[in-house]
Amino acid sequence: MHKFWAILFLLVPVLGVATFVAAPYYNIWLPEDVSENGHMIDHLFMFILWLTGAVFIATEVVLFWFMWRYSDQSNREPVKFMHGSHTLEVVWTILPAATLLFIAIYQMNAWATAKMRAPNIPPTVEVTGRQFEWRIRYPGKDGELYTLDDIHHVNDLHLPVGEDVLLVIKSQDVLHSFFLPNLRVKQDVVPGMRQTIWFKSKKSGVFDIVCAELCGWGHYKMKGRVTFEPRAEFEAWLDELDRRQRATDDGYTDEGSNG
Ligand SMILES: [Cu+2]
Repeated sequence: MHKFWAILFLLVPVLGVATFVAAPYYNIWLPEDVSENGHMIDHLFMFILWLTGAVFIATEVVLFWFMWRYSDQSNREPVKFMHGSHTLEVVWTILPAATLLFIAIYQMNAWATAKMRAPNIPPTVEVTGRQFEWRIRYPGKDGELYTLDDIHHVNDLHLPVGEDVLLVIKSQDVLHSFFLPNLRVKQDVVPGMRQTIWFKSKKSGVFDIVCAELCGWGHYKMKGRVTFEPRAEFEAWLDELDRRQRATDDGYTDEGSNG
């Protein structure tokens, strides 16, 4: 094989690594992390990226070396065939298995924080995914969900900043995925299941809500936004929503899906 191919294959790790090094400077890296526990997720991401990155570079360099060293231009020795190596097979089975086991144990605390240690508070809001929007339901003045004074809204979620919030996540039709990139939270929304997610934002601002599960033709536009603001502003916003809802007198009106 021509040595040109060896060089071409060497470009894969070189350009691959260059992409990762350059990405943060072009603002195409991870979105800003505003969640109190987001650093745990980012740490795991970086840890796995370094681990797989090192293995990637090592295997690519070995690949390059063999293509270069045994190029037919310079290597005139006849090919010798061999019948595999039992030891090698065992080694490259045990090493990845041990690595996976290590990661499984290493990530347990992050998993428990994100998926098991829910704050002991009543739900802040219920979010229901449907083709192709996010329906939002707040408890009304009585502080309880699923009563007559609940307040309804679509795609525009407001939450208090600097406080634990607990969201109930449901689907009305098909599989969706409730994804808040800046909060490092993603939860598949499974029809027939009631799930909860929780987080605390360290920062006020407006961030994306994205559907991360292909859910039909309008999936691309199933986008909302979440606004984090101080509690007083959040409550004022909710009161205003409540007042407007009462003014339409029948409360919640079904605008139908926007598709
Ligand atoms: Cu979707």
